[in-house]
Amino acid sequence: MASGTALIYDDEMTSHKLLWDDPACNIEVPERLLTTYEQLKLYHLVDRCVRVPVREGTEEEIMLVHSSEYLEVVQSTQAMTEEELQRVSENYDAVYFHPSTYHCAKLAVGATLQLVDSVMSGKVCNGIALVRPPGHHSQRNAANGFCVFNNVAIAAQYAKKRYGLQRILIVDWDVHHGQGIQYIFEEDPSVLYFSWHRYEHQQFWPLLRESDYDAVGQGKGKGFNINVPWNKVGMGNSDYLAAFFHVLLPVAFEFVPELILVSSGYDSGIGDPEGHMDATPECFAHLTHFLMQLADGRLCAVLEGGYHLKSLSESVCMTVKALLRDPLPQISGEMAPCLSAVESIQNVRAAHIPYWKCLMYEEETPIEDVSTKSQQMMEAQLVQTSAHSTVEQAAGTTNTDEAIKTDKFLESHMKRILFPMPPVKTAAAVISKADAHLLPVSVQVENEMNEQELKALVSRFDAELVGEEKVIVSLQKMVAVLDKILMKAVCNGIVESSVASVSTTVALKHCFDSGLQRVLCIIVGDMDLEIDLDDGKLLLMNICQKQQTEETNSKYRISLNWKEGAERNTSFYAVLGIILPVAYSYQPDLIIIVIGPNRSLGENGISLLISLLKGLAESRILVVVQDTEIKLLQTVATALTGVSTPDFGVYAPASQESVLEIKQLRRQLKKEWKMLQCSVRD
Ligand code: X5A
Ligand code: ZN
Repeated sequence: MASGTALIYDDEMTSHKLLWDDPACNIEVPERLLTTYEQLKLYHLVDRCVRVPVREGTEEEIMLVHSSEYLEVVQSTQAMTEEELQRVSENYDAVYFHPSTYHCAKLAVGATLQLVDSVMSGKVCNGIALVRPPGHHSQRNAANGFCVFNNVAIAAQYAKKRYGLQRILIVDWDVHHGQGIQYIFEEDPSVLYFSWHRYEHQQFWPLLRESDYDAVGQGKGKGFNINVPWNKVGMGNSDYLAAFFHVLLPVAFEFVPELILVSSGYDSGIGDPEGHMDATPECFAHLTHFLMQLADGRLCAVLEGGYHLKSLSESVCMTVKALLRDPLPQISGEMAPCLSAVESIQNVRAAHIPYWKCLMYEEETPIEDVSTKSQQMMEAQLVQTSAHSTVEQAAGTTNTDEAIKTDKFLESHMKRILFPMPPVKTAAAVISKADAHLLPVSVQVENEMNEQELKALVSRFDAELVGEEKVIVSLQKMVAVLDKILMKAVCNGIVESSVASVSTTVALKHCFDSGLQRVLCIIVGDMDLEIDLDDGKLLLMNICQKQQTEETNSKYRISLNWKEGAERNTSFYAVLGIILPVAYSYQPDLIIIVIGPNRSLGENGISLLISLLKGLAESRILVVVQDTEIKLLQTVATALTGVSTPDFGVYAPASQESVLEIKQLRRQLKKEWKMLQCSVRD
């Protein structure tokens, strides 16, 4: 697999600028690129990326999407006077032309295609193109919303044609609806377009009825257009994650894209004067990380909007850090989507039931009473317009006050979340030395913990074990790996243990002795732990085959009956529908994954679980494996190191039985673990 991250940027794209006074367009400024690039340099991220030069897109490439008539209009602006430019600009909604616009717009297209070529040729694994003017609003015959040529749409057509791709996923996380992309691919099932956008029941620009959740595509393209309309401002990290968990990711894993294009607008981030949303920069790292698990990691991010300079540049940096596979910072804020977000998510899921197997057992119905565009509704909106009431803009504050407030907030926020990165990613302690060399890990750990100390620890719950030399040695190795994780000498680790249940108990006690506040322990297989859970310091999830009897689920002890399908991977539904939402709701400091006997997840499922959870706990994961199959150890180590994109196997929908079980569990737990919410019913 390819490695490396491409960065495509050229100063030339800063020459396109607004020459006259126009309040509708004055936020789309050259400084957007300059500031972002400076911030990337400051974080030393530029040095770590592969520089790829820009080029101009050709007329032929532009005409993959646009008409020759429209191309001629844009060409003609090169030689125009300011007055003439102003007149052409008025033919479109929220657009300005400059004599260099045509050149820059061609560079924006060419930069995007250079990125696609770098990824598709295997020169890099993923990358980002920082371009101006943006693209997602522009249409076959029209410029629109600062956009001249539709960079991402052209890239999708180009990739289909040049590389014969049959499935491309476009994720548009810009705060505006990329209606241009929707129109271009509406009838095309080979391009799945996902967009969330500020909508406010059609009161927000571009004010289109077809931006709502019920625009699912047309003809053969039905089901391949997914709109998540946000009906309030103030949507934040938890709302965005919920849309990923309950809408985008299940569908995307089922779609099995060969390439992902991100219409990467950051006006959906905090402080943006257009979006008025609340997502903090690290949210984009998490979103990126999720998408990197698809399409064998082939991901091209292309800049769209983003108008608060600091919010934009920090968010771009977070995206690049994720692309480079740095450990992610913990996502901030209370992990609970707001009611309005859950309504939108429920509505999109309902609209897409006919088209996706992952939704087929849902009985979601759109909630018309809330979504109606009635007058009554709009008046009620005036009372409380913000999704999470804390982000309400104080009366009397101006836009500049607001922007400065965000500057100050981000200044300290970024200091809080940027942590020194462990020098090494993965440590391992395996029983046989021969096995060790087959693992792609960077540190092999030997016994380090003082035997007396360890024996004291063990004797706290099992005095007899202290006498068993083999057990003690195995525990010593485990504690050595765990200590490296706790001291941040490594990110994560893998431990082989013939007594996984004892190892896990000791590991947990050691974690609490070290002062950890929240440990998430996921047991795959049949195993009982000798540990009392009371104060919320431990969240235990057990994925096992045997039906749970007397034991009922509680907030901190969750059992999930799961039978993995034989060859194909059916675990997507369980991982996305339960495990990930609960884990994100809990926000652990450390994750322990135990793979015990009778495991109910196959290697593919285990890979998926580890890869997705890696976004949490700053990637601090300890995997304890009872099984000594080298193949399983390799799978785990590959998922932990992330040296290559793990293979999750062929997608298969979960059985109706499993789905019903999960729905039941979700209903039961969603009051405690709010990221489980995807419906406002019961
Ligand atoms: C690319 C982008 C926004 C246009 C807003 C016009 N365009 N009111 O973010
Ligand atoms: Zn935008």
